[in-house]
Amino acid sequence: MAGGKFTVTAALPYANGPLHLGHIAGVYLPADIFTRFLRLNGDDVVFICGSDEHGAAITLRAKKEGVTPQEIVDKYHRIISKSFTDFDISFDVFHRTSDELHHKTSQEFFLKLYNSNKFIQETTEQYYDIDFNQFLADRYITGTCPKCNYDNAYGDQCEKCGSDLSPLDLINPLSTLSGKSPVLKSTSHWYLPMDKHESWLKEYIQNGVLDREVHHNPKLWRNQVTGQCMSWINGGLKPRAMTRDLDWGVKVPLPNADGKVLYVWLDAPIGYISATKAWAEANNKDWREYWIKNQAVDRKLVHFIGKDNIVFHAIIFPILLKDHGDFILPDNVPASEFLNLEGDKFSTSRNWAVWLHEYLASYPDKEDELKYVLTSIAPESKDSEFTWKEYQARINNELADILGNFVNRTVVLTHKYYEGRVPERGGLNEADKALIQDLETVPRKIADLIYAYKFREAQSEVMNLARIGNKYLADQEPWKVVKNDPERVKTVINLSLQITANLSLLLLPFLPKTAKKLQSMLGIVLTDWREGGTCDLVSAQSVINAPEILFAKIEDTMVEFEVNKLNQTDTLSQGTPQKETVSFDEFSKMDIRLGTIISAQKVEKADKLLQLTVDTGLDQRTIVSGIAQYYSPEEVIGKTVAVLLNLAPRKIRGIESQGMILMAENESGELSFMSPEKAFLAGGEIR
Ligand code: B3M
Ligand code: ZN
Repeated sequence: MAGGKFTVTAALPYANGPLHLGHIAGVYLPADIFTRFLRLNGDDVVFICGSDEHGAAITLRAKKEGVTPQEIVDKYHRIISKSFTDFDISFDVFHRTSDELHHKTSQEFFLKLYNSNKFIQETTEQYYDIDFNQFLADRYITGTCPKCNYDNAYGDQCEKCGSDLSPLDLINPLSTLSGKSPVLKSTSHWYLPMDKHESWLKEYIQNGVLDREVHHNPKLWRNQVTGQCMSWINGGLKPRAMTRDLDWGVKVPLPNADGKVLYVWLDAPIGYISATKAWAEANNKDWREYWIKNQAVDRKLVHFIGKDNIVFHAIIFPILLKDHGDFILPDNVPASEFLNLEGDKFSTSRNWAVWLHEYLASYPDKEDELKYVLTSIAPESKDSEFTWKEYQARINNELADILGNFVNRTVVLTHKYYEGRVPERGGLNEADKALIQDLETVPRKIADLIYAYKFREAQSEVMNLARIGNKYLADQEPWKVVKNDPERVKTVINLSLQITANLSLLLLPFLPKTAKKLQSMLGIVLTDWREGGTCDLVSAQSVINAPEILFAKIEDTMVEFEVNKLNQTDTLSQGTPQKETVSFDEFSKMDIRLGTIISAQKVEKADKLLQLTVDTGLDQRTIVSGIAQYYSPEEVIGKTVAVLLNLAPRKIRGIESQGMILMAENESGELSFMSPEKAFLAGGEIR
């Protein structure tokens, strides 16, 4: 089956926040496994991604952080691409839609459709926020979903029931800018008449009939993808505006279209094409080979996405590609369901998430462990859940006890009996023959599963081979047999080494680091899937390296730490939202230093206040502080604490307070001094 041609894309993450494990498990890891496998198997593949830098997701985030959209996308593009590099996701290119090449590519695409009359221009009344002088589309407007009554549906989609909406469908619409009810105002846009495409879309999705000689196999489409598409089509598709009244995005390339940009879901998928162009330019390739229809070549376009993106990839983008005329259509859209976290949905706003960059910073040597766990629980056909307990169990009971243990026993015995030299095989018994037969079928079986987008099962087949190896060793008991029949042991160890070598090949798509480590332990380099399934991957008489522990066990303390961290950030983030950004200069104006409290007394008739004399290193001054409910005068004397010195003096109960003691507050409102961790003296500056 090798020799296939694939253009593989992974959903362009919005550059409005970092990546969490839900994104990885649903999209990027399966896409990476798929492409790593294709490359190993001799298929021709390009693996495309980049950041999605337009749309309300970006501008609303910029508003929230008090910076420009450009600053937002620069910041998150950097964070996201670094996480992908650190996690070793093997994109051929990670592009970005703010790039000029993309603006040009998507404008040309739009013009081609415009010039062949694929759009309908219409003037309609749309919601408008008077305070902000802005039309409200997509995420700029929320309201009650007419289908399920969820009260926080967006203008383009209800995240509760998945319905595809337009702002005028919302009940009680509110602007997300001003929070007020919008007014109606007329504006003109270009619509894609999706309703005209229903009949061929049905054919394409259900029967796999494409607009070219070759047909895709509809059986390889996931049920939930076909199901969602058919329910949309059967519910009747409506014309959808392909332009917006916004100032952030790709400008509409037409005269009299000032203040209008392309709809983000028009420009973003075209981002896959721009990214391919950028990659091709840098690598001396022709991007057309990867996108342009050619009756002689069966090139498959595959989009890895999350389930909330199905309509855009399986309906809207195919319409655009077909309307354009030159392009191939998606061969498959393997969409994942959602991954939950410890009993709840991942939520950026509540910080209920495990962030990839944080995980990698804390556990830089446990990259493959995370990959293994995420693939084991991947939400391929239904929602699934990540828990730290399961993370621990999968690593300890499977990676360490099955895979690690088998490899370790094999390598240790090779050193113990033969000083690391691979022994020759002798005559084969029934168990050996059965083992060899199992081995021969495994690579094909895994390949078939991967071509069918079943990565969970595929990975578990690799693990099965390690299980078979463990059982073989347990049954053959070389450590006992060695006393009476040392010749026999040579065969057992040789075959166990062949299994290990096969594992080091078959693990490459799933756990690339571990696979390479194993290969270097065996002193071999395997780069072609088609070499698998045989018993001559390590040759007799070659010398292997010393054993290395592949996977350390995960301690309970790590699980507890991570679960606590999650619960903690969750409570904290329910507190006051972050204040507006201050510049460094503004911050520097505050003179904060350590001060030592040298005397203290209660303020009469004020049960919350203490009058303190504080040695600031510059002087001794009076400060009135509202801490009497938490500290008695006796216990504060001698404490060194953080003090804001240059707060304008104020009279409190007739006493002039010349500064402020800085206090920390916990979730129940209790106060605590901020004291230096080391024995620092009064006067020390805090900055
Ligand atoms: N930026 C991802 C999301 O919905 C969206 C994907 C675009 S793929 C062309 O989170
Ligand atoms: Zn709904």
